[in-house]
Amino acid sequence: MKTYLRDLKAFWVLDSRSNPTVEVWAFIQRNGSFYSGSFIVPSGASTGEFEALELRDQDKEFHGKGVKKAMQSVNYIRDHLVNTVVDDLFLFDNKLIELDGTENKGRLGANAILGVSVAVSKALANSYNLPFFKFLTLLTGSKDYYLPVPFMNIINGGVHADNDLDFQEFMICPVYFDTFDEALRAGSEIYNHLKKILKNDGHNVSVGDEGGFAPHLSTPFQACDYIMKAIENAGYLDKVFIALDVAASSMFDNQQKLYKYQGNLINSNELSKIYDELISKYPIISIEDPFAEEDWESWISFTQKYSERINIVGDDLFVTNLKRLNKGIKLKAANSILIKLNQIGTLTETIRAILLAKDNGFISIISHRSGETEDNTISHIATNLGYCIKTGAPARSERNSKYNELRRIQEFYNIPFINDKVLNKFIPSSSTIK
Ligand code: 2PG
Ligand code: MG
Repeated sequence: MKTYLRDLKAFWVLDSRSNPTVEVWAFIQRNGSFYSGSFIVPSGASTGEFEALELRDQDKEFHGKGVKKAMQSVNYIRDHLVNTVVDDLFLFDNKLIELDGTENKGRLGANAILGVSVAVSKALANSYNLPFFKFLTLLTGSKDYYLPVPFMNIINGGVHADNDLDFQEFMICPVYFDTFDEALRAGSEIYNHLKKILKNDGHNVSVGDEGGFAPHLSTPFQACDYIMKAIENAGYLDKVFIALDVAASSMFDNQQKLYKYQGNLINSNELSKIYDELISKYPIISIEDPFAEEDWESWISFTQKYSERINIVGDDLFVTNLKRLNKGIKLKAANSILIKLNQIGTLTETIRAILLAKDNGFISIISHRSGETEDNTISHIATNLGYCIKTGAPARSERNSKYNELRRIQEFYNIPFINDKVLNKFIPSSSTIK
């Protein structure tokens, strides 16, 4: 029995930074019955140069960030693909890619295309009466579901906060817990301990874009010291570790080919030495984007040095793009990848990237964007295919919507926590998909 796309509807809603974004609804029909699915597209601030294009109106409304053009693109897709069979999502996504016809989804916009791609897949999941994480098995082959280790960003810096911290994210990773709810509880307790400690020291405890505190600290050492204190006060030393997202492309001065750090310009060797010191001083298990997206040499030597010890995560480096990931694998430029749906613009390309990563021993971290909404689709992708999820502090509802959905998955489906099984072996090989 075939399933047909019958209608698409797109409109704008507001995200966590008060920018508009597209919400797409897909309506499908099989055997006389109708089903629907929807998705709200997130939006980044520290975007990689090689990300698929997010179409914005650039006119007077919403400071140029309107999404009327993206909504028109969804209508265009509807006009061309209505009554198409959607049972094979790989095929359907290929149709979307062909309809756009550009390398970076620049004609219709990755925000429009992704909205349609995920909304249709969620409608299909609903038609089978399956939770999305189980439905994804049809695409991934993965039946070993695990709740991911949450990477919780509790101190915000870089372009996500109005302070002097050059590094963008200081995260805690509760690894050694038996269940996801215990890990989440530890995260929440540490978050509140951190608030107390910062306040006692006279720091501002207002928060940045991802719900982490944005105190006026200036060095990553100070930020890590505060986090260690909070972990200790909460009683979780040796169970909870630190992850950093440096987002070094945002620190890179393209003219001089140097990194801005504490008001100075430093080269990649000097930046590496800062990492050496941080890694030797703190229980750091993961560093994302330690170098700029085209500074491949520095990535390669850093990976040579640390690949056995920590996750070296390519975000702006790979932009969830198979070509860039293949290059990184060949060059041994990292050992992990950050996965963001809207960097590449369709669900099935995202899945292919995760599976390619897995085939090459890379860890995948499924990620939110700094501009988010209540949409919690990534929690399901992380349960089916991810080892970790990065979705901000355990605070602010657009972040907690993801953590809380993982709690529902735990409660209703009794899915175990992946904890110290830092093992990609749970993710199936890409040979299981077409
Ligand atoms: C990142 C993300 C998410 P943004 O750099 O990893 O934390 O930020 O969405 O702004 O790119
Ligand atoms: Mg990043």
